[in-house]
Amino acid sequence: MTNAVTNAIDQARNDIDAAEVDTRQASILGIALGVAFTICAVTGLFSWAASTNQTWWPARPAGLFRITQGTHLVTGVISIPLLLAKLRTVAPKLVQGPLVSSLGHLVERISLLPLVGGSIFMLFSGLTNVAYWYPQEFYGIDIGYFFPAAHGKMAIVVMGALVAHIGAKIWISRDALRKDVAEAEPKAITMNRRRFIGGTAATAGIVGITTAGATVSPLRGLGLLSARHPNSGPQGFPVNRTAASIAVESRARSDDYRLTITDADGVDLASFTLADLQAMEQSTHTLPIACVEGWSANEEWTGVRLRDVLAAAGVDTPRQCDVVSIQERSAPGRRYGTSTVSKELAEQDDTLLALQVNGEELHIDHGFPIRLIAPNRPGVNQTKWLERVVVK
Ligand SMILES: Nc1nc2c(c(=O)[nH]1)N[C@H]1C(S)=C(S)[C@@H](COP(=O)(O)O)O[C@H]1N2
Ligand SMILES: [Mo]
Repeated sequence: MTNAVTNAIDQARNDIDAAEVDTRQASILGIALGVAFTICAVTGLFSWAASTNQTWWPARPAGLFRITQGTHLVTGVISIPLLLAKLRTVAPKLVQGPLVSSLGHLVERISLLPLVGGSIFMLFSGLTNVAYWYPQEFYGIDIGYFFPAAHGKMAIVVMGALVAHIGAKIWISRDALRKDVAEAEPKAITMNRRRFIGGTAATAGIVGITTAGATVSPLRGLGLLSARHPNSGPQGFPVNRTAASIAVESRARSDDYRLTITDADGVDLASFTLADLQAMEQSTHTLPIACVEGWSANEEWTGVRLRDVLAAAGVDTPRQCDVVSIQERSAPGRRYGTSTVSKELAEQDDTLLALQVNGEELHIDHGFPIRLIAPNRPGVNQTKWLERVVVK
């Protein structure tokens, strides 16, 4: 038994030693991966800017984030088969000796650690975020894992390593991709490569389309890989955190419920009952909930403009504010209970304290009595169960 295993390992090692790396194949996959990673990095940067209210992230077009975040997910997911194919292609070289043959070789080998290890981390952490899996502990040790920070910082490392890697490989790839080189090689190699690249492209295409189903309406039937189907849930769209899970319902439905506007020092400027808000001028806008996980759904929201509520509280020109959920009292410390509305967003016609969705009173899981809805804003900042607006 042990002998059979040792033999198999020896055989595999010999096969690997004998194998030549197909540099042309490695280059083609490298280009595909480089393009996918770059698009993923740029859209990821947008995702960070939008969710942290960077002033350069615009309020319009209203549906932009929906597209950039969908693109982020799709390019990330298709990078998984591309990366596996690339690693499979260069594997013989990774295990071939000598471990280090020159200074340049040493630098190249060291740069592979952040590139390969970092890439695997990026794709894995992205996927587990979609699946809501956040390892807080690793074998009993608190690792303080916070997805956005870990994913964002590692992205910088990976993109740096990628630039270095491209710098090291660009001329080799250019030679390998030359037409006369390809024409001179044996037909069998060309055919093998076509099959491998074709299979990889098909796999990438399938995972890409099934992921896009979470956000592109005509592909919805194909959204097999999406964690949440965009048409499922109360009032026809998904819920990420229910009212029951953080015990907000009794406060949300209480007769004492008020929406309070305070200044930055916490001094009350005004307080409104739900009836007060219902009596104010209502407006209706179609805006998406676009979750960072890639699903998104356009809905028709009705409510009062944030800037009108500010004006009613004596704040005549819209200002940056924090909107605070009942959640902060019922389940303190849980994320997404507060979000910041930039001055630009506070000025918009369609930045609403929404009371209704699709003509119905908000379902408790969608934020009854009031939720914030604003254009070009990630779902995580469309805060539900509002009870306080703090004007900065
Ligand atoms: N108070 C509060 N608001 C919240 C959340 C939350 O956990 N608590 N989740 C956010 C996230 S991540 C998303 S994607 C949207 C989802 O809105 P929905 O449940 O109405 O579809 O609500 C956002 N608003
Ligand atoms: Mo979300």
